[in-house]
Amino acid sequence: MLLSKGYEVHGMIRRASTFNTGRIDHLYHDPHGNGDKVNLYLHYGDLSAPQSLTDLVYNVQPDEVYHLAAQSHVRVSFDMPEYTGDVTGLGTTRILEALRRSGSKARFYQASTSELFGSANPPQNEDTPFLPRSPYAAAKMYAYWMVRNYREAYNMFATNGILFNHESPRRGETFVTRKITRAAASILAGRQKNLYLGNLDSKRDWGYAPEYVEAMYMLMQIDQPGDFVIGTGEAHTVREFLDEAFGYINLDWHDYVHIDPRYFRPTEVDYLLADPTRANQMGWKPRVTFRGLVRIMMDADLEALGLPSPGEGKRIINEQFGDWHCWEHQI
Ligand code: GDR
Repeated sequence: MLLSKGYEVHGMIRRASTFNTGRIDHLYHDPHGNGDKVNLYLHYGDLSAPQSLTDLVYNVQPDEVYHLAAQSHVRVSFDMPEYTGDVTGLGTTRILEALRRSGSKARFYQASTSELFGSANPPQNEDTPFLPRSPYAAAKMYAYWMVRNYREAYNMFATNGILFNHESPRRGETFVTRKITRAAASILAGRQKNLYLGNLDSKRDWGYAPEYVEAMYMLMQIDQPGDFVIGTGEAHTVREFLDEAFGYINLDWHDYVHIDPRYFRPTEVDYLLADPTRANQMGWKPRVTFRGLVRIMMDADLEALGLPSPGEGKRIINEQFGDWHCWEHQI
């Protein structure tokens, strides 16, 4: 989205022995090829290596920093609590420090999360107390308060976007929505027989990620930094997600889904539902509904396997955003 607005974009990338840029390859310009120059630059770095962050701030001199990096898997955070605290919690402080020490005037966006609310009663808004239920949520809560602290102590433009779950065809394959849509397509193709899941009763407020990116951008352009809840105001169970995804291709998920306790969390977050009144008053209102979201993700996963899709998701994208392929190329 920033590229389509004419920004020069610098991203941080972790070194790995395998390719790990699959979700941005379509944007990247081969420096040895011909064609238009794309204003996207990648730099090696790591949230656990402060030097790489100070170097990056010094070399790039950013105007806006969107801090979306984290160990972001809630279940995995129970297996790696210390690592999660280091990367997801302290990593935020390290970027804030790199900005402060360099005297940067950059605006800073922190990817805060509905996981902060944990076991707080729904609906949740900016005034709801935080009751985190995982090492991930506890690390994000520390980061949230560091952002507020840097805002108040050093007068930095530092904003917390408290985003509820946001999904798209680019969602990582181990998060429940994508795990389901990918498996449903794969089952229809005859490539997979079973799908193993954990708790089907938890409720989430799921929205369409490109619209949440618009919200992040909006929060960085307004006059004052702050803490803002972004969500649809509608919650559904994992079970309902299964109904929509498998129902869309006329399959009954009960024939394929099995429960594997390894996907249970030692402490679960049962019910997240946004009260997005404040964001709505600022003019942000999502257009894609729960059903539309599932269909967009299903169409993309069917297409990825070369299967014909019912096309309802494509129709929604074309109607709302102009071009089905925009989720791949621009937003
Ligand atoms: P969440 O997303 O924990 O809400 O955090 P996730 O998709 O992992 O889980 C949603 C709910 O589905 C249940 N569930 C399963 N989850 C996974 N991953 N795999 C399964 O097999 C499965 N079966 C049932 C979970 O128990 C849970 O209740 C996401 C992340 O992107 C965070 O980084 C972000 O902060 C929040 O959303 C907002």
